Amino acid sequence: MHIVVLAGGIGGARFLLGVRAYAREVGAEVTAVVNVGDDLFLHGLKICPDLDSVLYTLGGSADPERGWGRVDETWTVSAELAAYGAQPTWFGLGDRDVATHLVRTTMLNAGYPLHAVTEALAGRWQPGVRLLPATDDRLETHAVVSGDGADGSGTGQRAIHFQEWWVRHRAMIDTHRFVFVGADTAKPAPGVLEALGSADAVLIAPSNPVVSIAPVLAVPGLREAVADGPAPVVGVSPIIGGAPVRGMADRCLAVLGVECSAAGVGRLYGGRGSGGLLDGWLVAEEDAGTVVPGVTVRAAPLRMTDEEATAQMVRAALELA
Ligand code: GDP
Ligand code: FO1
Ligand code: CA
Repeated sequence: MHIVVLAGGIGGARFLLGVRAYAREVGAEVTAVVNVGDDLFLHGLKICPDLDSVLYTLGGSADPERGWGRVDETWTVSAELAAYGAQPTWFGLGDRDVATHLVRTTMLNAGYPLHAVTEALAGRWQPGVRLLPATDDRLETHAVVSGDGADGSGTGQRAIHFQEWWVRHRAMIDTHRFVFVGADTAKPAPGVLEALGSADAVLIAPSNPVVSIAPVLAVPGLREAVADGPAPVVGVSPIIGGAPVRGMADRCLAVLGVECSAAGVGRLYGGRGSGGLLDGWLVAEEDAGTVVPGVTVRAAPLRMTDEEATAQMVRAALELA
């Protein structure tokens, strides 16, 4: 059995812990297709937050509170950069984390594509699943916000990088839409279409639908490979009782004018029979009774408190498949 999971950062990574546990139990193979829309260059380094969240989490080395970055992290490099007045100061790079970005950037500069770099990094972390970036190409999420002046004043609009929107502004800024820069020419990373073509089930992790899953699906051909592929597609709701479990998916959904609910996100993905993606939609027990036209909806406990609880979610999702 081959399970393919579309994933963002923390929600995707924690879900994959459960997928891996389930897969070990039944002898299944797992491929994770991970968002790169959050990626950025900073201080000459290429940073891939969602890929790193998955690597560190599955490698047992993620910071459990922050969810991103390394456990037992120190911040000397960031403090030294700040002492130079190096911008931006609103994005912290941990010392242990910096080593990952140094290795990645060196390999990219030497000509290795991102999927090969990711495979090399995985050699250390042994995630136990095959990790693929959605694309090797630049595909960056930007937010179109109000204020075309350099300081954000003015009556026009400007696009800012997702990390500036998320970390610096905490999504508390008048936002019109998101754009996936580079999506028009990006190609699925080698292995992605093949994985989707040979999948027995495709699971959409309880990741942020707007800024984690949408940029994955924005890679030309990828959405079609999911929607028209051979495998049943089941999504897991990141929204429980009308609110995200963590993070700012509510603000992201508001930008799209989508209700922050399991039903709202389910309808956003849509039923496969009507141009959408889903055959099944797993919602939390609190959201039992959710209706998504053309989609089989089932309720189950959806809090990823530990690996066994998460593996149980995966079982429920695969039963739906
Ligand atoms: P990010 O890229 O680091 O923001 O992480 P993702 O996009 O992969 O996942 C973020 C989403 O995970 C948020 O919208 C959360 O609501 C969701 N999430 C986090 N923990 C849980 C959980 O225990 N259960 C469910 N159902 N969703 C969760
Ligand atoms: N999130 C923050 O809120 N503040 C930070 O300073 C920060 C630094 C950072 C460095 C490396 C990395 O891989 C992730 C980092 N994140 C930080 C998380 C990052 O913004 C994530 O992309 C978002 O949380 C959404 O996925
Ligand atoms: Ca993310």
